[in-house]
Amino acid sequence: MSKLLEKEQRDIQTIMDTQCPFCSVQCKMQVIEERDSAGGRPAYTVVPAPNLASEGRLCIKGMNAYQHVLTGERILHPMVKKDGAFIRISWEEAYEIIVNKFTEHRRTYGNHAIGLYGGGSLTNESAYLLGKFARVALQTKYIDYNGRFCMSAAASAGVKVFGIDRGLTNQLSDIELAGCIILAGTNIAECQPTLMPYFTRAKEKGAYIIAIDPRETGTTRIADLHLRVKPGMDATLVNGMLKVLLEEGLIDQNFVQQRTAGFTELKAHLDSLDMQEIAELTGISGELIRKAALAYGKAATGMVFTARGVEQQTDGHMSVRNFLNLVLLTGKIGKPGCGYGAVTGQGNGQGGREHGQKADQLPGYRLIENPEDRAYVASVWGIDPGELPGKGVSAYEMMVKVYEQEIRSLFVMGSNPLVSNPNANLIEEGLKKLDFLVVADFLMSETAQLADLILPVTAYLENTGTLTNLEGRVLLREAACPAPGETKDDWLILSELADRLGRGGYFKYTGVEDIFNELRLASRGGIADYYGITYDRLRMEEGVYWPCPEPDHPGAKRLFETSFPLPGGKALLTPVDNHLPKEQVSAEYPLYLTTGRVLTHYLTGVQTRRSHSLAARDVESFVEIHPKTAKKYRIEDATLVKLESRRGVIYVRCRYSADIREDTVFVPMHWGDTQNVNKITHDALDPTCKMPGFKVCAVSVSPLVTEYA
Ligand SMILES: Nc1nc2c(c(=O)[nH]1)N[C@H]1C(S)=C(S)[C@@H](COP(=O)(O)OP(=O)(O)OC[C@H]3O[C@@H](n4cnc5c(=O)[nH]c(N)nc54)[C@H](O)[C@@H]3O)O[C@H]1N2
Ligand SMILES: Nc1nc2c(c(=O)[nH]1)N[C@H]1C(S)=C(S)[C@@H](COP(=O)(O)OP(=O)(O)OC[C@H]3O[C@@H](n4cnc5c(=O)[nH]c(N)nc54)[C@H](O)[C@@H]3O)O[C@H]1N2
Ligand code: SF4
Ligand SMILES: [Mo]
Repeated sequence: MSKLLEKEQRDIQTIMDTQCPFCSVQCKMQVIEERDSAGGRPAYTVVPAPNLASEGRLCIKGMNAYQHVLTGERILHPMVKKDGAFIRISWEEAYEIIVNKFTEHRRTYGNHAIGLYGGGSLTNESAYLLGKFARVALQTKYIDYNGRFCMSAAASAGVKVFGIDRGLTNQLSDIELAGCIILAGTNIAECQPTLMPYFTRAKEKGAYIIAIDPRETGTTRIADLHLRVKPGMDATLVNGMLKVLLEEGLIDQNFVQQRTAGFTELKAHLDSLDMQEIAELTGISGELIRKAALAYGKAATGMVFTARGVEQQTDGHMSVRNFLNLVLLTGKIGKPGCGYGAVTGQGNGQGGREHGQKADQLPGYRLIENPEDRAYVASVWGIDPGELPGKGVSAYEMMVKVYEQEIRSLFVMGSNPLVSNPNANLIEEGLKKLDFLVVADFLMSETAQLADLILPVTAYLENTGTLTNLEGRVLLREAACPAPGETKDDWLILSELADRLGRGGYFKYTGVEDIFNELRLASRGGIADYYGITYDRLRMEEGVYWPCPEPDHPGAKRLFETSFPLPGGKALLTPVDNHLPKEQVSAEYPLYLTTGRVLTHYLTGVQTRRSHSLAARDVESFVEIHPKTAKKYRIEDATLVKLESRRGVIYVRCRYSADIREDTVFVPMHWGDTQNVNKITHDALDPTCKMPGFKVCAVSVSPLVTEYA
């Protein structure tokens, strides 16, 4: 064989321009496939691509994100469960089964017997269409999505306090202009790793960094001050900081007077609180609270970031509002180097919460209970507003309705609720009680295994759509390779199903851009206004920030420079109570459990556990525990441990860490079955946003070996 031919045979190269499917940074990348003409196994190389958010960086998850899609165990055909096993069927058969079941359930139990459950990985177009499908094709009020567990506390706080919820109020480039940065319950080093250089650059320029987290992480390690707060006690900690600011006169009087409302009530509330009590409740000394408050209060510029550590609490909504009190009292917003960021989680965590897959919401952040909003969206959809159902309930509450059999059919698109809901044992029982469970996924998740019918969907490399990153920047991700097997795009499945349900007239799209154009119109004039954003612009400008009301509008890079979209243009200050977590430790359950993430895995692990390079780095779950605590319960490092709460039991391997609070243990959320941490988490919800308190419950730990002794 000539040298030239040999080279040609190896060099059938396909370059796929795409962006990472995982977190909210949405780093751009190229996946390069090389195959030989003899049909041998292809080889893949991943190259980071320039982009404004990650500045051309990729983390280890992005580097390996091709694996679960291209070399993993994809679902390639529709399947129905017969006698406990899945058998292959055609799309027509699948649609027929769904239509028959849905029609029968609607006739017997009414429209609301069907629930829809979406996700923040869906593109804006699919998320929008899922909301429309629920309201127009099925006319059910029961739709919600996994973002309820993710962004609902910060989103609801943002809307209340600022009048708008956009993850970051500033561009990322503002971070290095900040003189003081508070990182509260956010582990950027593992969860948005490619953003770390923004913070290290700020530090090099002299920023003072304060981290608030019960344990040490890659993020807290860059901090000048680490406040190892007791789980669930952030709001109280901030009360302490606010008291110091008041006492030291570190309030921006002009800003407070001109741009906020509610100062008198807030001040009276803070005056009534006792610093000694705050120190005891939070486990942080008055001295350290003072140090943190002075550092932030005295800095000329500053930014505050919160993520799920603060937000996934039964007072998540109010906790965030207290951090916003901090921002507003010091006037540190709407200026270079000043702002707030709720660090969004999922790839389309931002867009996914704007266009109608939430129980109470219509596209553009419109509200389903607001008559004007209903009338406007109904006019875009060509229906009578009276046909639109009212608001439903939050994700976990929907699962309770499944358990109680008020919901008889569930359609899941883009989530693995069995592993991601709190109190997973109840979820499992509920899902098993369903008359009909449909799951649209590209991998066999734990939830899909329980399904009656599975619809195979395309993955990020194969479909086109927009996603809105953590800055509120809308990005276009175009299909980079053909769809495998019989997989179909989410939006196409919804349109075809609507057609078979007799509502096809409202779902006539020639392609995904058509849906985006309808979304633009449906969001026009709403809070999350995408009207001025077009696919052409997105291709030319590498993303556009919303709100963008007109095609010639540049997009809003920094919010609140002159006013807030609330009455009088003023943001809202609010007194926040010293709230205790719903479940306290006891003699039987003596430790706090908190949960979260590790660098190598993503959410319920359905995708990353199927990526061999990522799975190899963390093959199983673990419990992080202080060596002193471990010794007290006779637990050796690296041995298996039984963790028990009032709701269930899990078994994980022990990992000693001298950097976690002695009264707290940590377990990541990326594994299912006997390592599904949600079998033991508490299902108490925040009263305002219905966020579960994933970050605190009471547990006991014991060595597994004694079970057999
Ligand atoms: N590697 C990786 N990256 C991800 C994800 C992933 O699964 N894996 N998921 C993405 C998604 S959807 C999300 S929402 C984000 C989540 O991003 P983060 O919110 O940053 O991640 P978590 O690990 O859930 O929680 C952050 C930190 O909160 C701390 N914490 C726990 N309890 C408390 C508390 O009571 N108070 C305070 N102040 N801190 C507390 C934890 O110790 C943890 O270090 O990450 C996104 N990026
Ligand atoms: N204990 C505890 N529990 C938690 C959390 C915690 O910190 N602690 N965090 C919560 C948070 S922040 C989140 S965001 C949730 C996430 O919870 P889930 O949504 O359940 O998590 P994922 O693992 O992302 O599940 C997504 C599923 O959709 C599939 N999928 C991905 N992309 C697409 C797509 O484009 N279309 C379709 N049809 N399917 C797709 C994936 O293969 C996967 O099976 O978990 C929550 N649960
Ligand atoms: S996981 Fe997030 S930070 Fe890592 S490459 Fe993907 S988008 Fe970028
Ligand atoms: Mo999330």
